Amino acid sequence: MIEEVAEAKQQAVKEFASASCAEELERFRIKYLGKRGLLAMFLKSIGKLSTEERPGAGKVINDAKVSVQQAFDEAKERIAVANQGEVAASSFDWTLPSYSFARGHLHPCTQVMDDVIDIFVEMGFKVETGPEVELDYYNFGALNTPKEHPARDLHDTFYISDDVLLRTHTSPVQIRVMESVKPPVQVISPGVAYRRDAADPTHLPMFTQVEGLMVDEGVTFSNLKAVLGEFARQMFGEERKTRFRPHYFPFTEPSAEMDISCGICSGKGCRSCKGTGWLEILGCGMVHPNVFDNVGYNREKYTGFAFGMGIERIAMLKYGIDDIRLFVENDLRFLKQF
Ligand code: 2NL
Repeated sequence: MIEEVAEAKQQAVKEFASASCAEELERFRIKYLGKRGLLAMFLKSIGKLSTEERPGAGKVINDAKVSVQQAFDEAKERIAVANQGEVAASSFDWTLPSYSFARGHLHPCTQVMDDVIDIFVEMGFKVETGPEVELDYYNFGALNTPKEHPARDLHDTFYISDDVLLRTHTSPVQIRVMESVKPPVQVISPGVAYRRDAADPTHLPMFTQVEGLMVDEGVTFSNLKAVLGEFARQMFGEERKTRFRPHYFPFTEPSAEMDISCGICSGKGCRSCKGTGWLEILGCGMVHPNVFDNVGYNREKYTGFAFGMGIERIAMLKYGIDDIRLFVENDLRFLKQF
């Protein structure tokens, strides 16, 4: 019988170790450790042994029972741990929101540029672009800016050669448009421009501009005021007032600068409008007849208005930013606010 018990013990340990689920393990438990299990049978059969054999056999069976019970406990623990993973997997909540990913966005100047373009496109303007490296002629000559004009000063313009330069505004795009199509013309030209300025709170050597041009028979300064007034209201809000001050540009006559009432003090005068109640937002005027001559338009038949604005400046006014250099420093603490 001792050999039979040893064999049963070995078999039990093997089967418990092979049990792959709780149900299988329970079957093996009943088979070996149950009330009518193999070990219980061995204990019962002790009665059939001789008096001398009984104590030895009892010890062997009890030792076997301890080992088998231990094997069972280990198997039970092993299956419980395996099931934990299964329970976790099956109770995964697929409807939970995902982790939030860091998301980028358009540069504030790009956002303002898009807004400006949308406003003018809605009013019927077509968008035109052109080269940043330009001929002196398209940047200055065609725009009634004579050789001796201070705007052509070497200190203001990046020259690449005698007659090639980095455009100082996007007007050359509009000269090219007028050279290629007859009126009516109604275009805006967004893009970057360059000036030989040191960077300071209000200047950058490379900045962004939107210029606009409308030419047809009978275009007047009233049309200019209507279009630019509507632009200012859409850009800054219905409650803002506009005014035009006389100015000088070589390519327009008459010329003006447009102001909007200060949004901080509502026109009463404060630090950000330097006590005037007004903020300058763009330059504009009626296209100079010499410009029409240069592009082959009949100066007797056509009139037109033109305007130009710095996008960084518009963004600074819209968001109350006091240093233009913030736009190009790529400091995320600044950019993340837009
Ligand atoms: C400013 C002023 C201005 C223009 C740009 C223009 C273009 C053509 C003909 C005549 Cl093709 N004028 N452009 C006119 C007036 C002002 O810009 O302060 N820009 C930032």
